[in-house]
Amino acid sequence: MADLKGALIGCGFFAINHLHGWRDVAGAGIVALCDSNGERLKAVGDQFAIDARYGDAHALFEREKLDFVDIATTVPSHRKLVELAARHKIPVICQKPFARSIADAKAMVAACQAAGVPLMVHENFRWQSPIRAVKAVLAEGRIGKPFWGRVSFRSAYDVFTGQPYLAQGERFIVEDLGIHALDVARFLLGDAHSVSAVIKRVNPRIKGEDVATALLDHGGGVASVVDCSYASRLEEELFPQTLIEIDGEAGSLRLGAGYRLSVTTAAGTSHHNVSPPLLPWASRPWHNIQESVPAIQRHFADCLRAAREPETSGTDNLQTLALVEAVYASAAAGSTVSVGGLLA
Ligand code: NAD
Ligand code: 89Y
Repeated sequence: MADLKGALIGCGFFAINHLHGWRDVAGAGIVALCDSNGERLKAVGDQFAIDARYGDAHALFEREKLDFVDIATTVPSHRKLVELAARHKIPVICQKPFARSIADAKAMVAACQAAGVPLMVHENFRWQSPIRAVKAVLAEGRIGKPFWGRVSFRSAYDVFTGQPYLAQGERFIVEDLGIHALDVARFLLGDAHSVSAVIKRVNPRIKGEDVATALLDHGGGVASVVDCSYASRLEEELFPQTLIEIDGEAGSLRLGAGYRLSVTTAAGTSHHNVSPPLLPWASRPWHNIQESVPAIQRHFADCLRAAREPETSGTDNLQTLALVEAVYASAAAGSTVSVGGLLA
């Protein structure tokens, strides 16, 4: 019997990973589902044998006794659902992109704070085990103080079949995928003060940009390049691998293709295979992302039990959202944008 009983709102493409993930989190479980699309609700309810099903979130919160709610809908519904959860005093984990605007994000953070309700954003890329392995090398001080980094995601994988809405929005790669890479840059090198970026749409069949390159100033002379593309046909399709390069005062690290991590110091180079495990319910090539889902859910459950602020709390995620906004603002203006100015 789970000590933490949750409801999942949104039974779409990615929610299947949430449901498998929660089954892997000891002491937590999903006891009710909600989706405004009746067919999806039935299909997912049947697949995971969850009988408590709601077409409307108000009814869900009124009738179920919950310890948390997991919001796996797309961004337009996030504010309404997070504020509803806050009114019912139910802790929230909400998918990325958390909000369409900094104002919406701040309103959700304020609503949860006023209600005394924990709020975490499902910003899961930093929970991928290869990225945790990079963080561990930095934390051990093996390459000394970092002064330069690159977080790169380049692919031509068709994400539009599974997630058709990605082809339809004015904004695409920065808001959808770059958001993860920007969060990873923050996670590894700290918050950034300013951003200069160039974006472009290459694929004529989509509305938003599918290529972005950003230079982040982390302060003290520390800089990183965050680049992402869904228009890069490469010899080896690496979806959904994030490649990372970091140079430090005592060495360097490279997380390369095939989850190969190399660490170079004065003593030479060591090579490590940091491939993510293929969980029994996962499938390649998505297994890297899928593995990070129970990892972030476990963190959320641990934080709820310990009454601890999660790593990617709503407040923390304001910084990541500000980087997203800074990329768009810089690309539009053709100039460097201050991140603090966007949060003021
Ligand atoms: P989707 O469109 O397939 O599913 C969303 C579901 O939410 C739909 O079934 C829809 O009917 C339902 N819904 C929308 N508003 C609702 C409301 N107010 N009440 C009840 N149900 C509602 O979307 P998806 O591809 O599963 O993506 C969901 C979110 O997950 C997006 O924000 C996306 O960016 C994110 N995502 C994250 C990752 C990751 O690695 N973190 C990967 C893929 C998608
Ligand atoms: O929605 C995106 C995400 O968060 O990870 C990969 C993805 O599914 C497509 O870009």
